[in-house]
Amino acid sequence: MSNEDKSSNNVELESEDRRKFFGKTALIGAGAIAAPMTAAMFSSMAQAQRSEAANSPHVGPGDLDEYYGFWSGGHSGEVRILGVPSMRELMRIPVFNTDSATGWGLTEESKRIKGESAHLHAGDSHHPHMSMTDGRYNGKYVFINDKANSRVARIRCDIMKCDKMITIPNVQAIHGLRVQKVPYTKYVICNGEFEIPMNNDGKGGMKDVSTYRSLFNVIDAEKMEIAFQVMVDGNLDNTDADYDGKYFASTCYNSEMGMNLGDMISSERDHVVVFSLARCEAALKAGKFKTYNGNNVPVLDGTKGSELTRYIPVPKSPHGMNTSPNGEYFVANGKLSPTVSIISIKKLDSLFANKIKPRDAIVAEPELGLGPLHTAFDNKGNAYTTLFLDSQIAKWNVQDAIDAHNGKKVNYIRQKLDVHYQPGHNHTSAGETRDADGKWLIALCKFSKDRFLPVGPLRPENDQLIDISGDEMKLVHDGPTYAEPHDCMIVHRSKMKPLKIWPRDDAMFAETIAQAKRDGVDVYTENKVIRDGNKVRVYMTSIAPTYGMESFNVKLGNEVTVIVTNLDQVEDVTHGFCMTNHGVQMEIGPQATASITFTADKPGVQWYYCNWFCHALHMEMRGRMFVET
Ligand code: CUK
Ligand code: CUA
Repeated sequence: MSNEDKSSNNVELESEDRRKFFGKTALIGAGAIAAPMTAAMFSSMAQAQRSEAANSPHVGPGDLDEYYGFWSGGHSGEVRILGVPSMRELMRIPVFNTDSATGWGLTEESKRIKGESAHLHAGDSHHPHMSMTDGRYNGKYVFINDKANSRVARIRCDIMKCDKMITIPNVQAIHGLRVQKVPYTKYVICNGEFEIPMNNDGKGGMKDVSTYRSLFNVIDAEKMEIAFQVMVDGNLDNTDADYDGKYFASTCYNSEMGMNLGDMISSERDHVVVFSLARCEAALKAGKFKTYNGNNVPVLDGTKGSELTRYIPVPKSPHGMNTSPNGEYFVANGKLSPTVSIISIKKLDSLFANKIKPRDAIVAEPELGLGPLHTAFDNKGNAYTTLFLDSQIAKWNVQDAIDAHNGKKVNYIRQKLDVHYQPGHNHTSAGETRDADGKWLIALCKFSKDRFLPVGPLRPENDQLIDISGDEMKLVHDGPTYAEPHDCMIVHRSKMKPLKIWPRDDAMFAETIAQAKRDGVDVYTENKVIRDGNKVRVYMTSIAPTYGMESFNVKLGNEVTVIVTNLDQVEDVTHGFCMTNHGVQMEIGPQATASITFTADKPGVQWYYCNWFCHALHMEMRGRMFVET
């Protein structure tokens, strides 16, 4: 192993080579400080170092991670990109929140994308999941739910920005979200969690719980429009799809339709709802749907007895729903039951044909520990289930659990690992795809307690990295995170092809360019002020370290839109535009156009400046707006 391998700095340099390199440097360092060592000591140490380095979390300065991790930002409303295994935060993608660095939620472009919810500045993101082709991540989109405002957003992975956002009608609180895995992500599926009257128009019967329903939502992933909704009995929590393109399954924790805690958890069993995609599409085509609340979104009837769904009773207030990467099982996590319920996907055809009873689809219900919430999988037939109350990850073997259920004397529990503390989701590298590789597990712990320096009454959560490549799980890293990232997903870097500079005709600012054309302005060559009644549109270019316009004039009270086009073609040279004292800030990436609107409500000289450090003369990159009274 020579230094050449390192200096080549090739993204696709096999991680194996990088690991060997680190193994060797670590060894040399250890050898240098440990003075007299026998050859035997040295060799056994070398062996230990090598096996340790087989799945090392260490990524040295300048070296690249093997995986992209997409993290939800929880009730910060954003999505984050972490490198795995280094757990370094690489980027934040503002989605449902407002972000002063990029101007997300402030710029015209982001407001257009947010559409009817542009006035909302808060969100609660839980479940980021990537689009797939044939059960494998395809690097195209990441979808994310907003529980707080019943929205679903899409992130384009070439630019790592949100490019679509929709509010789901007829429901409150979009919670579980996944994608169709096979043959490709035609649909994004998500659950409406809170039951509401149908119609929810405040007219009579608001307190009559029998009119309350939850809906399963099927979204066209490319158009980002609702394809159809399915009305169910009970509420819905988490969801997942199979590897055949036939079935979706969702957990229900409140089959009682209780309106308070005691009533919600009174039953020993709730259920999993299985949806037949083919039957739903056929019903839609045949026009067998209703509409509600004055909109025209088709709502199919999937309540008990419907041909579109089957209800499988499971214990008790189940939460997570996870499909095994071999495509065989849906696993429902018991939450208030120490068990998970393993549903055989192969048996679902018989269930829908009424050849077996719902409970016959369950092939095992292994007892794992207290508070099972979510399950992840490796590529060796093992599952990893978070035990919220026990603060542990239970590693168990799926086939052994099924054999034990059938009476064989076998211990399906492989190991229980303490985590710190109270884990919600966990996620394995590529573990929700056919590419599950059994290398890494992330446990997203809800509490960090004593694991970090205290930072006041509010503490970070703790996302722990666990090496699962060997027989035993090994905890290798503590990662403090902010505002409860419920869930994450881990994709191999070979699947990702992010752009380095913006395409000039990118859809993100196509409407801005169209307006410029209507104004007779070429944003790539011209700096121009367009006066349109009380509205003023200021078009300016930027090349480090200057704006194309040193100053412009407006009248007090004008509604001013500043449109900046960044002509720099250099990777990473992003400019900003900030109008001091006006709450106006935005990012303009290389070759991008961005715009922001404000009222010129302060007379006199108002300086604008570039707030993204771009050049040695970045401080000088500024100009004046003259506001005349
Ligand atoms: S939910 Cu948070 S721990 Cu929103 Cu996926 Cu389970
Ligand atoms: Cu342009 Cu700083």
